[in-house]
Amino acid sequence: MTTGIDAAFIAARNDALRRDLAHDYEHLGDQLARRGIDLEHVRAQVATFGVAIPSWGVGTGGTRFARFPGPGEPRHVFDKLQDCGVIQQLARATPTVSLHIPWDKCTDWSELRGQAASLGLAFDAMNSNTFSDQPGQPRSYKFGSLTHTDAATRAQAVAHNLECIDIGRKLGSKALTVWVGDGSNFPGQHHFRRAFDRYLESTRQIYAALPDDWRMFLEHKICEPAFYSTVIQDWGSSYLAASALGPKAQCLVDLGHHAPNVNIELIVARLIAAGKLAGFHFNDSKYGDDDLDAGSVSPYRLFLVFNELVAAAHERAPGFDPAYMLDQSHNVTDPIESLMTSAAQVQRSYAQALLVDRDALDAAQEANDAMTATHLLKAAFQTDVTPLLQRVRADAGGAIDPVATYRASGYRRQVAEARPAALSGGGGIV
Ligand SMILES: [Mn+2]
Repeated sequence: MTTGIDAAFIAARNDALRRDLAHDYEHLGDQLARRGIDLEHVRAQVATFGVAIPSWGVGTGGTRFARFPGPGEPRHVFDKLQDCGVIQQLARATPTVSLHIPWDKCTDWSELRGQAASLGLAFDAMNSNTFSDQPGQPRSYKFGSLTHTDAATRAQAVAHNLECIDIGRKLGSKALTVWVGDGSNFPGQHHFRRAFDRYLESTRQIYAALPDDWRMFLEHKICEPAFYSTVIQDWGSSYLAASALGPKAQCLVDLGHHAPNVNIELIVARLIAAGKLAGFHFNDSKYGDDDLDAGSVSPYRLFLVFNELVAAAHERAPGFDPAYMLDQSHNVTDPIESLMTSAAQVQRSYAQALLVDRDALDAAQEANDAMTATHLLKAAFQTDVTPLLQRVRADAGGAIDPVATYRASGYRRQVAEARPAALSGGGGIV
C-alpha cells in the first residue's frame, strides 16, 4: 500500500523556503505590533484550528451533466482515508474526516479506526444518505425519505440514520448530520405543513437514539433536487425543527444552500444568539449550490462569517461550539489540491477575524460611526496573514507550500498506478 509523503521530503522542501518565511513572518509581526496585536498570541490560536475533510471530497465530483474521473481516484473508504492523511500531513488544518454512509461502508470499522489513528486522523460528524436509492433497497426515495407519505418508507429512512449513529459510535464520532432532498417540484404536490410534521415525527425517532454526548446537525437547503419547495428550505425551518427536537439538535449552515445575496453572516449571528448553531459546510458559490472551493469567489463573505464566529467566542456566547467541515465538489482540479487550498482559506479567514480590534469596533458601533466600523473590518481582512499560516504549518511538520510540495512528491502518480480506474468508488454533491 502506498503510504503518505516522506517527512524528510517535506522538510527538505521547507528548508528552501525557511529564510524567506522568517523574514516575512517578522515583518508581519512588526506590522501587527504597531496595531497593538501580538502575533504570537494569534499564532497559538490559529495553530489549534481544524476543519473536517468530507470523505466524498477526495473523489472527483461531477455535475448533473457529467463526471470526469481523475487518475488514482480512491476505490473505497480506506483509499479515501489515505488521501485525507496526505492532506493533513501537508496542510495541518484538517485533523478529522466526515464520513458518508453508505458510500463509506466497510466490513471492519475497527480496522478503519486504526488506520485513521495511524494517520493522525479522527472522525467528525457522520452523514446519512436518504436522497438516493441503494441497490436492493426495498422502498424508493423518489418521492421523499423522512417525510415520505408512506410510513414504511419513512421507517426505512429512520432505520438508516440509526445505522449511521451505530457506525459513528464505533468510530468515535459525536454527531450526525441529516440532510434530506425531500421536497416538491410542483405547486400543490406537497401539503407543506403535513410534510414538515412527518419530518418532525421521523427526526424525533432519530433524536431519541442519539447517545448523550452526541449532537444532531440539521442541514437546510433552498432547492435541489426538489425545485419548487424543500421541506427544510431555510434556517427558519431548520430552527423550528431543531427547537422542537431538543437541545442536542442544532442547525448546520452550508454556505451554498441559500439564495444569491442572502446575508449568511447575519443568519450565523441569529443562530449563535439562539444557541442553535451546529456548524458549517464550507464551500463557495456564484449562482447556487455550486460547491466551489472555499473562498474562491467571495473571500470577504467567508471573513464576515468568521468575524461573527470570533466575536461569539470573544464574548463567550452560551453553547457556542461550532463544527467546521468542508463540503465541495471538484470538477476540474485534483481534489487533494483543492481540499488543502480550501482548508488554508478557511484557516486564513479565521486568522484575519482574530485581527479585528473588538474594543474599537464596539466603540464605533455604539457611536454609530459606520465608516470607522467598516474600516476596522477591512483592516483585518486586508492583512496578508500568509506568513502566519505558513509558519503554523511548518511548526506542525506540514508544508510551507502544500500544493507545490504535493506536486513534487509524485503522490498522485503513485496512487494512479496502485488504484485501477475502473473500480473507483462513490462520490457526489451533498
Ligand atoms: Mn452540505
